[in-house]
Amino acid sequence: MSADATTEETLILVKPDGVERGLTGEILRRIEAKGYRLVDVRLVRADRALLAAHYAEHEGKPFFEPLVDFMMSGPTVAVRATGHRVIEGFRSLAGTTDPTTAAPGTIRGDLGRDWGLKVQQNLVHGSDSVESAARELGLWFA
Ligand code: RTP
Ligand code: MG
Repeated sequence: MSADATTEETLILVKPDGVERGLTGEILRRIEAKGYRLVDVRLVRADRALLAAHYAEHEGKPFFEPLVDFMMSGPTVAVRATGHRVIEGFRSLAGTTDPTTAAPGTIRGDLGRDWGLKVQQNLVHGSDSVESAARELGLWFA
């Protein structure tokens, strides 16, 4: 694999529901099977300051506080991954936000379920742009 201008890096999180359910290995397996490279993996007990920075765009939305509480409920696995168009590619692997309607074949579609809670516990996060990847990697791999 050679690096070129289309090689990106992204932040992937296995959220506390994924870690708690023992799905970390399965999720990392799917990322690697797609051909992306894991260059750093870290188990993080996120605090409120980290999560407020990470989810700054959602501050004030009704799901913001439940989201922060959920993300503090247990450890998260933070992953620095690289590959050709990995940002778009991982979001495609992850599937859409709501696990009930996420396409079968995706992480959320195959493994996620709607728990009827105030926030979508949807197993994973992936940065959505080059700019957010740089910002989020700086937060989680400070
Ligand atoms: P992510 O940022 O985690 O990769 O997910 P996303 O782009 O698909 O979703 P986003 O709209 O950025 O929302 C961030 C996370 O907030 C939770 N959420 N819950 N109404 C709800 O219950 C709701 N809406 C959003 C999810 O955990 C989502 O991934
Ligand atoms: Mg998002």
